[in-house]
Amino acid sequence: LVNLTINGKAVSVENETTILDAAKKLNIKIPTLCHLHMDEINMNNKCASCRICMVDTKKGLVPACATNVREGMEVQTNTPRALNARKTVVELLLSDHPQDCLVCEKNGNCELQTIAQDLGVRGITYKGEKNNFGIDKSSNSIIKDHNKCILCRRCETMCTEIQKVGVLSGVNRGFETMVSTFFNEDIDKTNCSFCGQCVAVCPTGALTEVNNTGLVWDELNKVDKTVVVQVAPAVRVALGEEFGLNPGEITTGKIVSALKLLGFKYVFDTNFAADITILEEASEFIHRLKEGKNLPILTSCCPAWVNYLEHHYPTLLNLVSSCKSPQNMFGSIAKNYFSSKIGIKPKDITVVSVMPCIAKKYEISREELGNNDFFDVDVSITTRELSKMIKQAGIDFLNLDDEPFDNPMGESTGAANIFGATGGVLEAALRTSYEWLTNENLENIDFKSVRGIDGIKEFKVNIGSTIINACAVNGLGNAKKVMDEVKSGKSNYHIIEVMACPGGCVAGGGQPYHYGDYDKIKARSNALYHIDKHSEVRKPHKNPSVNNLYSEFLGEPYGDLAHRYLHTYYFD
Ligand code: HC0
Ligand code: SF4
Repeated sequence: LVNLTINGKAVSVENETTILDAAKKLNIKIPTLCHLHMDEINMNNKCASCRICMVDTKKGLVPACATNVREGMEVQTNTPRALNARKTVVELLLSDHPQDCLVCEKNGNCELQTIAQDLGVRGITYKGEKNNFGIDKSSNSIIKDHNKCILCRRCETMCTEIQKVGVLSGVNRGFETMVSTFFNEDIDKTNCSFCGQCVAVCPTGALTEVNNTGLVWDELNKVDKTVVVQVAPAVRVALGEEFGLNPGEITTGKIVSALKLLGFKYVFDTNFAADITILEEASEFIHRLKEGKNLPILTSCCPAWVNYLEHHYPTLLNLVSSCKSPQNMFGSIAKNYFSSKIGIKPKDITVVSVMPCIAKKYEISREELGNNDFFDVDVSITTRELSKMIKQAGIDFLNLDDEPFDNPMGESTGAANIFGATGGVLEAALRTSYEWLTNENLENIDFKSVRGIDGIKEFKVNIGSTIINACAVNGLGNAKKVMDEVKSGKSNYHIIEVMACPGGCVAGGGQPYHYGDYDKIKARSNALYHIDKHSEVRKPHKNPSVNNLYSEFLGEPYGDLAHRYLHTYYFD
């Protein structure tokens, strides 16, 4: 152990502990900006580029995040010299930063803004040359504005080390330094999966989602449109955070009320389509199992994962399920079935989705997801964007009464909720596959070994006389590990669920910012399992509204009409 004092308080820590971590043991807060450490997903960004965490030692100022403790060290975190150094660092950062905070997408959530506020920066001290980079608006998902980048490298660490996509990296030197794509290509021309995890960890407005709230307002104001909205599972356990509630507080009923007040004619649930997805995916899985072909089946509901697979494993596209994601199944059913139920043309319906995800914006624009006349889904907004719309409309969210979803596309089972947590799709699929394969009632439906946020979770289930090897993966870097094994023929899985975001959809790139606190992600997941546990119906094939949809319109799961409306194909 190493013994030292911080602000006069003695502490003993392991060798190679940083001053920052030693201070945490004493509950002494040292401000940081570039630093981001998330043990749960093995991410540790400690490039020490910003120098906000400067502390005083007898040997001078050192960055606390990148300096290891030494025996007998006397650290002072708040000397005038340390405070002045921090303030100067922020003033220098602001000298080359656009001063448009009031109209910035990140206003209110910007860590640079918070630190400037905390350190009492009250003017632009240094005025000089400023960079003027172009803004990359090439994609439907992400806007990259390098003028707002503070070179913290969090996005690079996330994209390269955790997601293993490697789209972003530091280039050039000195004043020209930037975090760029290969040859500074527009992001939509790169291998970007649009997972949005770079956006989730960017401390400033350098990486943000494409804000589609204006498009939604436009649709709501059109007299000739019937605007229908669907809400993804992970939204209901996170939106409350934007209004001061704790992570994991379930606000489903308030969300429905708020969406009605915003002007949506029908407020439906993506969960309804998640149940449909299971009927289709379980049928496809059983079909492949019986044929002994195209195994393991890979889930297809996460668009960033599908995008990653298309870019990196084009020879394995025969393995991915042909099921559209629940988001798009919902859109397809809304336009091809619900429209005729209410007697209007599909093109007169606008389908809006509220998703925890940024890649869903890209997904809805894939031309095969619709037909020649219309897309399945017209506009996708994130949880954060929905909170902005609620605030814009002056709705008192916390005091809203609970309202139920509309029907027939509002009914769902417990299993649909857990789609939003890593492992949930697999668990839901096994609940149905088990009963369909064995014709027996599945008593214990909780597949607990597939829960939790570990990156790779594998387990075996006995279904009748067959042993199924299953695996749930979250994070694209983990997916790479598993897929390399599949590609080399070393894997013996029958079914693999992949979600691109570390932690699953609850940690999606469009969720309220977690600022590195994965306890928030765990709380959101736990809340989804809580909803499942307290649902009356917990097996997807027991959803009465879904079964009614099949008998009235689709026919058999995995049949001809199901293929026409609910399945898709991929591109290498
Ligand atoms: Fe998900 Fe989904 S569960 S991808 O993680 O499958 O975004 O929440 O909406 O579509 O249902 C995200 C979350 C969804 C879809 C569902 C799936
Ligand atoms: Fe990398 Fe994901 Fe960001 Fe694309 S969206 S640059 S893949 S982290």
